[in-house]
Amino acid sequence: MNRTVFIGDHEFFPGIGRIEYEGPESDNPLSFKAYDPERVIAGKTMEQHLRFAVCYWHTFCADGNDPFGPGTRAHPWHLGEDGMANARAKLDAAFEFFTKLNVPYYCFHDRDIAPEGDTVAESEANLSSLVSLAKERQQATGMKLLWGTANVFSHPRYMNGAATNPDFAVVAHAGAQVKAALDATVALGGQNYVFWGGREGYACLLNTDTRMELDHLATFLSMARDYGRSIGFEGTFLIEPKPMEPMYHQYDVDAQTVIGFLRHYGLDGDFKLNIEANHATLAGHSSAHDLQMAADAGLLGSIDANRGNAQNGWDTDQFPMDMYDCVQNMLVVLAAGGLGSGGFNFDAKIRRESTDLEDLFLGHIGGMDAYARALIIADRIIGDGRLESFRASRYTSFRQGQGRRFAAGELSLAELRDIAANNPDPVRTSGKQEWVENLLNDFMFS
Ligand code: XLS
Ligand code: NI
Ligand code: NI
Repeated sequence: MNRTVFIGDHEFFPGIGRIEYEGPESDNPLSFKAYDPERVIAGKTMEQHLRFAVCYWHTFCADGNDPFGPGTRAHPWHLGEDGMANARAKLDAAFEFFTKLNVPYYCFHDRDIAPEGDTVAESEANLSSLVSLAKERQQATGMKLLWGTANVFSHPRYMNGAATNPDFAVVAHAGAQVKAALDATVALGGQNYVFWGGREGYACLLNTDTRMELDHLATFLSMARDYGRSIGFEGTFLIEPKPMEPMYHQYDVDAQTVIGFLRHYGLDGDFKLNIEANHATLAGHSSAHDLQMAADAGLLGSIDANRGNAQNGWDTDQFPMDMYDCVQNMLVVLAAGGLGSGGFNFDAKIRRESTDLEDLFLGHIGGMDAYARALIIADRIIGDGRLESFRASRYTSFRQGQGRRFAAGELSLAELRDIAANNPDPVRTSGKQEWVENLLNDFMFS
């Protein structure tokens, strides 16, 4: 792959070269200890398994501001008041970062890469100008777009929702934005297109017609699907569940809710799920749970790799560093046969108190090493086979006799009653949770 180390005429991350695999013995913080892109695990390279992506919004747009105070990091790509000049500098900084980090993919919202204009037409022109530049940068570096999306939640016009807004004029604006974002995604060869329903939900049930809003959401998604296919988008449409924040209640609560919605409206042939770890935990699940639900439905599309803070209920979007979670997530992904056209997108931000530009690299290096280690460990657990064979053994009674007939739907409730009445009380069989958890730790630390 032809990759130059920095783009344009200015170096935004001076003193940082290409991040290389140096192995576990290295004491260089700007190196990979575990992520070795060429290393083959279970027939594929680490790069092919993990398909890492950097997200534009947290990495190049967010500056550390929070509801209590302004940003703490100055962006050298913020040149002044000219929004388009800033956007071009940011693009150069982004491609320098991607190339130095040696990730194959990136993701963006329309408004991350180009500023909104005063009119729909001006916004479209801004976006398409930056898309042309991004296309040149992709060709020069070999970078690829994992997914594109539209930010239809930040602008005040979307305060009551985008596709689910009670005002049709706002729905039309959301349509204009999604159309342009689909055009951009196709122009850049994006492999997926994401819908995160930021304000698709409600704040108060008393003033909301939820049934109408959900119908509108499905209509809108169908239109987007039809338009995408008509302009040659062959990738996967992805819905990213989240239960709350910014809305009190968001319609795409969790994986099972979205699966039910997609099936109800006949959208499950084109749409899959993008599971974000911190969103699953906000919904009261583990991230492995939501991944498993998506995988069981054949709808596991992609991952927003991050983690929350167990001590609070916010979407803190921290880099994924908790190996216990990463390993359990990888077990689900490997058992599902991988992510297909999806990947591991770091929807993660460095902390407000992390003010060095270098910290952007350190966060990603840590996340990439965490999932590389998780891949190695999960592959060893699967290769060992004890976990899977124990799990399968718990269901032996459904592979024979009456249990088999039950599983095939051949028994009636009355027959179940007779089987229970005519047989001795069931023997208690241990679920052996302590043993399976011990096994996981044995593999993690041996
Ligand atoms: C916010 C979401 C968002 C999506 C893309 O909570 O995670 O960043 O990934 O719109
Ligand atoms: Ni998040
Ligand atoms: Ni996300």
